[in-house]
Amino acid sequence: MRSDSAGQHISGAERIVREHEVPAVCAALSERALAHPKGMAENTFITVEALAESDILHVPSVGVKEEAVQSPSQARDVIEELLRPMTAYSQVVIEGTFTARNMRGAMLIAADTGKRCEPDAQRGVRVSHMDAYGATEEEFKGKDAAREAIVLASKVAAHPDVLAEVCVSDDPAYTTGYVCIDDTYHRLPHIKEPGSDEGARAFMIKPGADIEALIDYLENRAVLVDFEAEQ
Ligand code: PML
Ligand code: MG
Repeated sequence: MRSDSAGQHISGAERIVREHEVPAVCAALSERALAHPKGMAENTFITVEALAESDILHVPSVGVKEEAVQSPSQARDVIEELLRPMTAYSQVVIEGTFTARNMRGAMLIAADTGKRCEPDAQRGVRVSHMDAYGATEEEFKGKDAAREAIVLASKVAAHPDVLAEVCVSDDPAYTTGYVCIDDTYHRLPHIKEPGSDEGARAFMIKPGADIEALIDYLENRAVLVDFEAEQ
C-alpha cells in the first residue's frame, strides 16, 4: 500500500501473507492510510501480487541495539561515529536524512563520492516486497513502526552493496530513528524534535555497485525476514 495527498507521500506498507488473509490485510492497510498522523490520504493505492514460495528469498533479521541517546544532536554524533569508518561523507548522509521531506523512497548515496546515485532524486528508491517471518507479537509489543523498520533494514542489509542505512522518520509524532550497519540496527530515540516533518532514509552504497541491480533487488525482490535466525 502507498498513499499520498496533493502529490506528497503520506504512508506506505508491505505485507507478504497467505491467500486467505488478503482481504483482511487490504482492509487494515486502507484504514491505516486514512488514519495517518501526517494527515488523511487523498489517494490510496493497494496492489496485490501473487507470489510462489520459490519466489521468496529468506534473510536473517538484523540484531537490535538500543542506544542511550537523549537529544537530536547526540543522535547525530552517534551516527557520525558509526559512519566515519566507511565514508568521508557522513555529514552529507546526516544532512540529507535530517532535512528531506515527504520522500516516497530512500536516497542512495555513494560512499566514495557522497553523490546521489538513484535515477529520481525527489522520489528516491522505495523498498518493497518484504515482511517478517516467524516473529512473535511479543518481540514487538505492538510497535508497528519499529517492526516494519527492522524488516526493511534487514532486507536492505542483506544486499552486499549496501554498507549502511540511516533513517529519520518523516512522521512528526515519531522521534525514534536508527542506523543499521554491520547487521546491527542501532535504535536512536530522540533523533528529532516532536512535531518536525523532516526525515528520510539514506543507504550508503559500496563503490563499484551495480546500481540498477541493487534498485531491482530493493524494489522487486520478495524477501521474508527470519526472526528465528537473528544475527
Ligand atoms: C518510518 O516512519 O517508517 C520509520 C520508523 C523508524 C522506526 C525506528 C524504531 O522505532 O526502531
Ligand atoms: Mg513513513
